[in-house]
Amino acid sequence: MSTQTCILIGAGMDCGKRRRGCIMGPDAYRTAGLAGTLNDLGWQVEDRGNIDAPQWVPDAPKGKVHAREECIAWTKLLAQAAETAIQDGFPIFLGGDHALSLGTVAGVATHAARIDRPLFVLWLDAHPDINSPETTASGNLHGTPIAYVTGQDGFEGFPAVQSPVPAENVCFIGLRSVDAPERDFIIRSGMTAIDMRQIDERGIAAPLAEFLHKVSAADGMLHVSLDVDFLEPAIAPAAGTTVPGGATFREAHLVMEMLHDSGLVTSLDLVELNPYLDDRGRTASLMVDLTASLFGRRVFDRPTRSY
Ligand code: HAR
Ligand code: MN
Ligand code: MN
Ligand code: MN
Repeated sequence: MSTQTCILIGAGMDCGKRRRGCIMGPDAYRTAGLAGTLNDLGWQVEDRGNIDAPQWVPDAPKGKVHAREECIAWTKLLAQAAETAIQDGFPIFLGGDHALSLGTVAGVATHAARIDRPLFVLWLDAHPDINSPETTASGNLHGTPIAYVTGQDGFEGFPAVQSPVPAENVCFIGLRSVDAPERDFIIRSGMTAIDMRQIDERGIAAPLAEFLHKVSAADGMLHVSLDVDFLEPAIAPAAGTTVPGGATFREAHLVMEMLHDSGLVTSLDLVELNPYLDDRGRTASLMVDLTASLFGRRVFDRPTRSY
């Protein structure tokens, strides 16, 4: 990580699916002490507050996609906020549901292209979120951001993605709920997809190290998108779409510790936290602790690793 200032941007986007509650996410992260935790690790923190919910045109009742216009409006705001913030420091986007990555990834990709560096995306999630508005069965746009940012069709009305992320630069870790069209697309596209079975067989460190090596060799920027449902639901209940068999406490921390040691990460989404579903704040606190590992919390010092 090249800069010592992180920029918190709250985005209580709650329209990427039907179940409400992610609107409370940014406040839960603040309540769990995110800024102080980062300060204690030696980071300056600039909290830019929450992005105001956009003015939006209500959707016509027809059509299977939920809240398309509202998501379009958020995407425009978030892409702009991301593109600006990454010029000033390390942005942490406090969701909000995963539809916020439609904007955040598009925005940081625009910046990366402008400074002529490749952008890589690490998607820590039970789901690959690679449906398009045409292939989605649920109509929930939180299941679509990877399709959008890699430049797939079907996003009429959304701002054109100025610098699509190449499919080969995307890595999923933690997959265990993949729709048939998503699976077909992933296989055709050349994305790196580490499902839970691979993690069971190989551990989580080896496939992550391979991906980090790729990022490092290309002098890439790395955007990390951490979905609460990456985690085993027994330790992280506050998500609307939990799937059993997720990453354990130590697997998740090890990912964040390795990411820290790599020095490659340049922006972060914390998404899908639904505080309404939480158990005495334990999921919010775990997400803050994982963020602390990404920002350098450790038991013993270790040399920076090159991948
Ligand atoms: N694939 C399913 C769909 O498109 C479920 C998506 C759930 N997505 C999230 N984010 N919770 O990962 O609806
Ligand atoms: Mn997701
Ligand atoms: Mn998910
Ligand atoms: Mn290397």
